[in-house]
Amino acid sequence: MSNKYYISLSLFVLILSFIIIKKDDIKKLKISINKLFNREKKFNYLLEIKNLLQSNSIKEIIYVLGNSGGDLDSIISAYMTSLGENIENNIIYYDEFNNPKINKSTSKIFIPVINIKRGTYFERLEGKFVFNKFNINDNDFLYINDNELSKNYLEKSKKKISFILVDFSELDESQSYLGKYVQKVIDHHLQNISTFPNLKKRIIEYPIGSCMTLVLSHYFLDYFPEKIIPIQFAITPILIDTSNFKKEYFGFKWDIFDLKVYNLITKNANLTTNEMTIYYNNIRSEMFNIEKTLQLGIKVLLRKDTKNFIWGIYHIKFVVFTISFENMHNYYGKEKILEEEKKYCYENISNNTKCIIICFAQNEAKYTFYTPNFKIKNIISRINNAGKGFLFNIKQDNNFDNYYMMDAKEGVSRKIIEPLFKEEFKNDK
Ligand SMILES: [Mn+2]
Repeated sequence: MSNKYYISLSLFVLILSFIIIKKDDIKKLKISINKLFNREKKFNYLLEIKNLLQSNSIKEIIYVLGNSGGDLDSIISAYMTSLGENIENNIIYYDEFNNPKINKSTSKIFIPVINIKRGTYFERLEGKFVFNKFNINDNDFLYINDNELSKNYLEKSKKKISFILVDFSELDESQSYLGKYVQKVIDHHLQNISTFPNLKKRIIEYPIGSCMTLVLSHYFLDYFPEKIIPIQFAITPILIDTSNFKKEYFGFKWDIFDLKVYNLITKNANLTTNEMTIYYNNIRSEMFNIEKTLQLGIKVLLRKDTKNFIWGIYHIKFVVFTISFENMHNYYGKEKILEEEKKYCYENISNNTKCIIICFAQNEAKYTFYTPNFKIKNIISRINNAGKGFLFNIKQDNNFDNYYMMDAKEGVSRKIIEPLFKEEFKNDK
């Protein structure tokens, strides 16, 4: 009797619950049950390949190295290039549930390397912000000063070692020992193309705003591995380097190819223009955060965002401050800034490095050029005559030979200055 009572009661409750539970709730229920039984952790790409690196089955390591500026374009391009190569070479594959898996019996592996010192990533305010947003731990990367990348370690290694350079194609003097390992170069800068003895492939296209455009077009136009990394993360450098496709910058900060690839990749990602603009503005406000930037100190600021570009015998260092001269001036004092700048210039000018350009890239831009025996006046008149609307007013600093300060109405991008340098020195090569 009581059994019958319970059976009919539970039947009643079951039927009632089906009436009350809406379709949407059933969906939610299904999802949470799936979650409950899906014991698989999210695929952590960096950790998976780093763990495999220790395995005895690995006979060949291909390091994918970004440039020594350590900007997001070079880091994310290196990350995505390694991912593209690992997928292309079936080192990462998809199981029957379309979940990414790493092939544990592979004999070779591609791994991204950040070309700055371990422990200094915190200086990249915008980089830190982007990594946090996508739950990427900067410690999971390899860094150029890690033991396994030292000259000694590479030479003694019994494994086959090679490098892919991404977002640069000239090694700094201090890294010239890597030259013999370079097998591939992917770059979007107009440069003197140095020769590497074991180079197999060179992918250099110009003008393109972001190296990421090149990387996406080479590896990910047919298929984007969204289960490993969100599309939004991958297109971050395009957004930054094109200044969110700002119209005025068309032709030098970005080109139609950037836009085409960006649109193709984002088409299926449900990322709205509005959403991307908010994301872009958030990154920018980190990048130009005055308080956080000043707290890093002048020495760090001089070192942290430095790019090298080279033509023949002319090597140029391009240092960018993301705050204004006035901000620096008020915080550190003019004397202190000059002192540190001079120290930096003296330390870094060498037989190879002929010119250092320090640039304050906010609103009213200010530049300092340190150029012993250099045709700086020709360069400046070229910049002034280039018709881009930027004018330099030259002030020579009497305390410091060959040290020039200049004002420009707007931030002059390296992408404008670089071709002008090239033009100036084309006959000197
Ligand atoms: Mn780049």
